[in-house]
Amino acid sequence: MTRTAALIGAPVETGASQAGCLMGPASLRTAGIAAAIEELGWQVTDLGDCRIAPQDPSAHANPAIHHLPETRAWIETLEARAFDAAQAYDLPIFMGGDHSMAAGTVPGFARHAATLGRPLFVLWLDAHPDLHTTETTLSGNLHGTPVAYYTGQGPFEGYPPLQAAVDPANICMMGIRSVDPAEHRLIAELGIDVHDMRAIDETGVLVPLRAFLDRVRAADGLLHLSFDVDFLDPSIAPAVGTTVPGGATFREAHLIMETLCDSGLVTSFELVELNPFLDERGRTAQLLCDLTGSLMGRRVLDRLTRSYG
Ligand code: B3U
Ligand code: MN
Ligand code: MN
Repeated sequence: MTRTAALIGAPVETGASQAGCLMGPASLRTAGIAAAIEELGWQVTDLGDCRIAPQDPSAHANPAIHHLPETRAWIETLEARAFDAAQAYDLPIFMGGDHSMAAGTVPGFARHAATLGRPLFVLWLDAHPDLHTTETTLSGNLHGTPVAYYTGQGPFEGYPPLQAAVDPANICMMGIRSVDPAEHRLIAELGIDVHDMRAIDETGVLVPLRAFLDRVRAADGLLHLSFDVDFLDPSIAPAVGTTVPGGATFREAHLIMETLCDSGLVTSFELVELNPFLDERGRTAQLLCDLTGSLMGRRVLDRLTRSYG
């Protein structure tokens, strides 16, 4: 049976401090993401871009916060789109858009998982844990909040009611290297499985990844992959507003994608924080297309034995 994938654009940039993520879906399309997947044997449907209506400004008790009504509208829209797409396609792929979009997509996929009586797991590849609430964010950039929101922390004044929460025990974070004090406290309190760059330097990416995939399989879970461009080292992926030195290498990133592919466990995927205004001749968008290819079956050589399982 031919596997089906959907491409869904989420041109969200209101959660970030600088403009540009709006162009993320267009850049990925220009780099040839649909063809890259099609040539691997998938049936691909591009559902176009989601949109929200213009919003009236509103004030919040935390004066740093900006674009709260837009964020709320995106969450509601993307939650519904993720839920619907998960029912209709083997692999929905959301093309962002800044990471505030995950406050919509992840609860939508969690709600879908709940209808199947299965838990949703999340692999969060990012330089940041994105664990702020609307109270604790200092920057007011709401792309720093989705994980706190979708695990049911609070308060989240001005956000929509959470549709379906993700158990913090079902999250694995890799690549983390920029953590604010409030996020640090929440990681400890929730006991989230976080692998910072030091841990990756010590063990490589496969030790924590395989342990996590074993947990997903044992629980018969669905698995969402949230891929923030700043997970990658800025030297290979310059097109992101929040570069942090010391990120994942080309080889680490491809190995993660290939291992995820071999596992057969990934049921949804999002590429976030691509800011094409900051790119160099499309190289970041091209790399993301190549990584998507590795996730969806591209192999340099056929293997006699699978590297996972
Ligand atoms: N934790 C900081 C920085 C940040 C989080 N996510 C991104 N940047 N992309 C903040 O602004 O909340
Ligand atoms: Mn992020
Ligand atoms: Mn980040």
